[in-house]
Amino acid sequence: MNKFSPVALLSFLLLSHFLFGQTPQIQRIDPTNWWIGMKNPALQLLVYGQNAGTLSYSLNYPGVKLVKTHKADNPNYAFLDLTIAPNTKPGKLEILGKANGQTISRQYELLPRTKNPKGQGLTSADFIYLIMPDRFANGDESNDKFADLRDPQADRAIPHLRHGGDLKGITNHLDYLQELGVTAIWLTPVIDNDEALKREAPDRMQAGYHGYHFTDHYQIDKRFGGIEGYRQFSDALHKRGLKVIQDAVYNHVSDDHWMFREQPFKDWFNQWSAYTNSSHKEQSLFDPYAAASDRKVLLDGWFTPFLPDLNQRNPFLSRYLIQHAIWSTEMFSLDAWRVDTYKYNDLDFLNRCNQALLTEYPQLHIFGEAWVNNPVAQAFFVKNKLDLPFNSNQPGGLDFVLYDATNAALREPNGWDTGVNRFYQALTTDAVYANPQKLVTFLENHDTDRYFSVIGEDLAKYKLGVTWMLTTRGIPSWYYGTEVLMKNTKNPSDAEVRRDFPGGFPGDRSDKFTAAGRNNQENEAFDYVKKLATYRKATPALHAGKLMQYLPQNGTYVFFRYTSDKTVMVATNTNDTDINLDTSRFTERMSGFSKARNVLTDEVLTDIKSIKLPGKTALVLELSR
Ligand SMILES: [Ca+2]
Ligand SMILES: [Ca+2]
Repeated sequence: MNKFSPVALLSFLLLSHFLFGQTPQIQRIDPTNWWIGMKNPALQLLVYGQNAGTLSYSLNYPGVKLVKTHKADNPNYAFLDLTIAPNTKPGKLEILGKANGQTISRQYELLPRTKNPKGQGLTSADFIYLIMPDRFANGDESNDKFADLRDPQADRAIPHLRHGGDLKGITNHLDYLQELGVTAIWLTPVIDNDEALKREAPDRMQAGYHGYHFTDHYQIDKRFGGIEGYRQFSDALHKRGLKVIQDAVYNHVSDDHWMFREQPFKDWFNQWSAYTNSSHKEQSLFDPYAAASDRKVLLDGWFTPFLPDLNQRNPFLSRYLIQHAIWSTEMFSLDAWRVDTYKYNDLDFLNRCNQALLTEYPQLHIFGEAWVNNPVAQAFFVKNKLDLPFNSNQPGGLDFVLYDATNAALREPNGWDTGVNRFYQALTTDAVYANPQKLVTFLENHDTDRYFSVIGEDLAKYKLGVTWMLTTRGIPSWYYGTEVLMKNTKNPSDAEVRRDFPGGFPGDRSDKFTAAGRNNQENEAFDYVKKLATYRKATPALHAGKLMQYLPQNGTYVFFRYTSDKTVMVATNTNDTDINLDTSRFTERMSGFSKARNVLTDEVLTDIKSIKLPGKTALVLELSR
């Protein structure tokens, strides 16, 4: 299906001829602007318009050279290779296109680079907060819906439609996020999703409220605040010392994307003679016994029938996606990228894209979503120490291995290799990663069941898992609402785990952004996270120190984070019953220490030879002499 059809193209051309005549046009140029002083002097412009590919191009601007013009399969596209010398002055250059004695001109702006903080990257000192903007807070009711969009609706009563949340709504609650200890905000995509409702299930039509269905890379959805709103959002975060993380989707676009409706090349998308879904099975990429056909189905199969799979082996598409990533980083002063559906992309493309970003922004962090179930698979998609046929250059990745282990540790009864042993064992395989501290850990996200529901709405277990995540290695990320015990499973759909944050929307009956609006249990959860995240941020031993863990015994699990001047002990008891923990087994890390301060209660323990560990409890103890 959706094959680029010569008959369709011919009909389009005949219709166009009838409507517009043959006068070529330049309707748009992507990237929509560029900057002088980038490390890479090369820039490739996509020029689109009626017969834009038939024009003969030239430009005259000191420092800028038009090196080559490429034609596409579709006559409405041209690709111009430019070089921009380092000493070029900012300004508007004129791109001229000539045909049949006529000249069309179009201005193209080269801006000076901004001095805003950007490309700051993430470290294990950070605490990421993931927000789905449509579902967090509505700061501007005038942008909830627009009659000129393909989906003109917004209705909070219907889980699968847009609800009206926006960037202004998030900006209004930055005090709340900073009180919690957040240092970086990751939004699900804010790029234009101007698409019709899609059939996500036989009985359900769904809006692109989550943002993953791009329809124009160079527009920010006006329901979230548009380009200017996103720039203001980024500025507001940076003024407070918060970092900005954008969500990239390189693998696919919506079938309402303007370039799917009019494809530049026959191979812009991966085409199949009959619809072929991706297998979602990444094993074929690293399996030494894999069949090439299995790799092809994973990589080139479509994510869904309405998400056409981009062919990143087309060099023009590859450039288009990479330049868009750089444009976004510069335009919106981004500090890090989360990359959606990482495992479905052409591997060489991913490395080229990561490298291009890191060349311009060496500190930038990139962490992809490769939903896998074992350490070798996870290591394959990041910098690793394995001898594999392909070496990824991705600095970090989302830690699905530890996510699975955490859930299992809290759900399973304790056994030889079950219960808390799962968490311990996951960390024992860290030798495969070049730097496990760069992995991004999480208890839940927008694609999983809510953490509080997974653990049976047990507040004691909640604190155990939170403690592990905020005290072990890696960069912790947090899904909006976990701190106020938002719950639900994905039954009957994803929308159940993407409910509106209570208090974010006009007319909400409760306001969980305030202590007064939260019930006792919610305040207990919020205060616990806040206390631990705040301590963690201020304590290098806890986020950057070495990690030493001991074999779990009888449902207890003890580990240490330490530097030369500070040692923090994390002692956890996953049993229902209290125990007295004999600490003689931990002399290697405890010798010389005689006291401890419980950092969550500020209680001082004067005898640490034996520590009372109540059932289902985690103690975070700062040791002293
Ligand atoms: Ca709104
Ligand atoms: Ca793909």
